[in-house]
Amino acid sequence: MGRLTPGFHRRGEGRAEDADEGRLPPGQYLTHDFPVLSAGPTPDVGTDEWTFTVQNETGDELTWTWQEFMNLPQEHPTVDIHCVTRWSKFGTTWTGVSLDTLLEDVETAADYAVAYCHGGYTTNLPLEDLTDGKAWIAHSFEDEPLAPEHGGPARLVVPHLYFWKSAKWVRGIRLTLQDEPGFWETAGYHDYGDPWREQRYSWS
Ligand SMILES: Nc1nc2c(c(=O)[nH]1)N[C@H]1C(S)=C(S)[C@@H](COP(=O)(O)O)O[C@H]1N2
Ligand SMILES: [Mo]
Repeated sequence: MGRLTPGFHRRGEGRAEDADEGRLPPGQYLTHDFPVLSAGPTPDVGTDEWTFTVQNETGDELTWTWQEFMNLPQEHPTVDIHCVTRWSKFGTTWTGVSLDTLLEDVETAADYAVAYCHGGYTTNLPLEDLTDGKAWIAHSFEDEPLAPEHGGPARLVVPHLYFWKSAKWVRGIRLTLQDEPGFWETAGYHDYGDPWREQRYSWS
């Protein structure tokens, strides 16, 4: 905690502006690039075959086609993102549908959620971290359709947690009564992943 990152005080890349004091979580550096971090190959998912499903703990499902999803109310959040590999990026703008909208008609007593993806990636988080304007299924980045390597056609964006929670090529969300660790969480990443508390790995 509170460790100074090399580059934090250097000029240019990696240097936080004075106005951004307090905006960079501990142990992070600022980048203007958009690194790609994928655990496997980029799946080729066409919008004609794309669907998004929310399943509750009793197995009830709601599914949207691409057209139905695009007809839902769209939001335009601008957020800072933080990767556990220590890069942060300020002021990224996304377009997509709030999880509040997608969960509106879902009856559930679940406290947890698992996001699952084309390619098999999963990540878990408390359901309350998806609600109240904290998470989106985004299809555009900086007003352009989301590039396949960044999760296009659509990805989860949960900016207040480390970016591994922002599942790319997301297919759906499964609501669960018990916490079910996902791909990285099973491999030793922290179960929750709060960048402000440096919850990087379960052994730290
Ligand atoms: N489906 C899927 N989603 C994923 C990943 C992945 O490997 N597969 N990597 C995660 C990790 S570790 C990070 S840091 C971010 C990286 O997103 P980016 O490649 O758009 O920067 O995606 C997250 N979502
Ligand atoms: Mo990551």
